Amino acid sequence: KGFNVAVVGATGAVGQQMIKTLESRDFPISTLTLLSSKRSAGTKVTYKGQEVTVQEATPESFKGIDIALFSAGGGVSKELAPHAVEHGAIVVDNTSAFRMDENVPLVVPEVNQEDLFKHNGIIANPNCSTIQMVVALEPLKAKYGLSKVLVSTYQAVSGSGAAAVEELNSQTKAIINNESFEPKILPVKSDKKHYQIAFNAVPQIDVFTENGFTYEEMKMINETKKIMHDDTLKVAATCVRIPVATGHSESVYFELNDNNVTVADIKEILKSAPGVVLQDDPENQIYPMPANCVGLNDTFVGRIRKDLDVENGFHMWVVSDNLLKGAAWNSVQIAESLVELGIVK
Ligand code: 11C
Repeated sequence: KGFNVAVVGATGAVGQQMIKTLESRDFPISTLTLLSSKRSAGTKVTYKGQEVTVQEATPESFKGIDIALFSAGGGVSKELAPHAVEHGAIVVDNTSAFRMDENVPLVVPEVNQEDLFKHNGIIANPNCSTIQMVVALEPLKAKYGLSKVLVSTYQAVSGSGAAAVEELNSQTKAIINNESFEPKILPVKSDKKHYQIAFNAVPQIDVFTENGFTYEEMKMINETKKIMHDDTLKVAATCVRIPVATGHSESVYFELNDNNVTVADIKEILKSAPGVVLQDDPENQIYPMPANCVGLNDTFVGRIRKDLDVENGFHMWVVSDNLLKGAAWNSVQIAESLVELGIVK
């Protein structure tokens, strides 16, 4: 059986990846409806060799749709997702609009697929930097228990959209050619000041909250607790933008509830963990890097070390394609789970 699938935000960086992923996974589709803002409507997109014209998204666009994948910004989701649900669709939303809503499951299939059964029409896809971290931590939590996570991120500019990638490219050229330039987008388009990203590292992703953490950091903290079903888990994050186009990297320090775990134990678990590829061979300089993970769905883990002072503390390096596992693939994977579990019929 095929499903009537809609992609909202079809011309955006993530929307394009969603369409490609639906195609490469051969998702069972009867009709594919591509939706966007009025400005991008009319764009033609090729799906399985056929041209599909992108239409303006309106409340009526969702009649007869079974599954709607949203990635057009939180405002669009807040406005249109309820209409999609009214028309009987299940929404998989890749924005932060509903993530912390207690009636909305926040799902990473490798971690909490069973939460899909509790949906009320909307399922939220977590923030990209949260997803790859919980994929790597969950199998360790399941075996040994997890009490604390401290993460520092090295995030790619594509997390901030296609225009930010263009800003990185043009700034890099300008600096090499000794030309002047004016930062306009990063770290946050709507914030007061903008800084150079080429040849730089910027410790601000999204705007600051009142407690001194940024919204990106608070997303990692709150979403991790919700996905892992543990409000007592201690989590802190520092999120940094670096001049990489695609692929988020994370240095993750974590403490287990067991003092007798070895690095070999952790490697053994991660070797066969769903969605994880272990790349950890320091002698041969094998470790994950963003340039090697672009276009792949997995989460890559390496540099696993035992802390030198804390008996139950470990360090690891986690890398994934932020547009795929961090966004498009996780959303399509949720859609696949809905089909497999018989939640969408
Ligand atoms: C970034 N993580 O790298 C952000 C992008 O809440 O879905 C994704 C924002 C979100 O800038």
